[in-house]
Amino acid sequence: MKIWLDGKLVDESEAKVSVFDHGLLYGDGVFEGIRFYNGRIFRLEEHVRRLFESARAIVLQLPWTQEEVCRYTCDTVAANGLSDGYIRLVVTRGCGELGLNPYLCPRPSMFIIASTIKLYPEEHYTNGLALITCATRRPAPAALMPQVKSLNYLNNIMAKVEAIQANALEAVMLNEQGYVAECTGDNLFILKNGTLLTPLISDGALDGITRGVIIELAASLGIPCCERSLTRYDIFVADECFLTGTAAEVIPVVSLDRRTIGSGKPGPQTRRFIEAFNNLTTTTGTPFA
Ligand code: PXG
Repeated sequence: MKIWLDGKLVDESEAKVSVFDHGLLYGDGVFEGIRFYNGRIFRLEEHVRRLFESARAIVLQLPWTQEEVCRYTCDTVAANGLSDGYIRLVVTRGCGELGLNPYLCPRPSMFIIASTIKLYPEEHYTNGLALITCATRRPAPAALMPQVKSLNYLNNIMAKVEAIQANALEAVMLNEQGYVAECTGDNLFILKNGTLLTPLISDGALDGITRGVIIELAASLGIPCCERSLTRYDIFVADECFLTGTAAEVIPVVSLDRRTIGSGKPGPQTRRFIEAFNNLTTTTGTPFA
């Protein structure tokens, strides 16, 4: 496997970062997860824009332009001879002295991995997922800005541990007020009386690219959509529920905390979204060859 690292495509065995990198020492950095389908990178420019906005929000100045980052991403995928897969693009604060001060790190580091990812076993895309609510709360937006896709994933990982210990594959995370934020690595949607509903970003959700795609698709499918605060109650009494994410794609949810949602099977509107999403991912995107 060839990895893009600070300007060069190197062999996986040579793709190393320093123990003094603040990305490792403090989780000081930002990342993107991007999928490619049929030789085309899905929503590449949008992912790179979000990367730059995450970086800007944490005062991390990248020494590349967005166009350059798009080009390096395409080069990396092309160098690995894959037609379908997952890109992990990481920007760290770079090497510096010990101590939090990011201004002592002269140059950020960037690496790009083009590989594959499987978040959930295939059967759950047909039969749906069983979710639990975890006790680990999402930090307030004033503590950690939810839009910033940062390298600080301990909150999500602790929530994932709770899911795994409860024999579930994913956990619903609530914010300090008890409103639903999202899951550990995906945004959440419900359908109720023909309307699509999803939590507000200000309730602690990542402004997911797939979330945005689903909101666009709702408009083209003629399904009204509303972003608002949701509670566990709203999920319990929903007609349908599904999760979205680049890695997860669109996956139906059939229960929360052992309570059946809707019919207990992936719903008809969820199926329409899955079909429309698959159609978009396989027919649009930036060619990299
Ligand atoms: N919420 C969180 C907390 C995420 O990390 C999403 C939602 C979905 O956003 P997008 O923009 O992808 O629709 C994410 C996505 C990984 C990995 O290993 C990354 C994510 C999720 C799971 C695994 O790269 N990020």
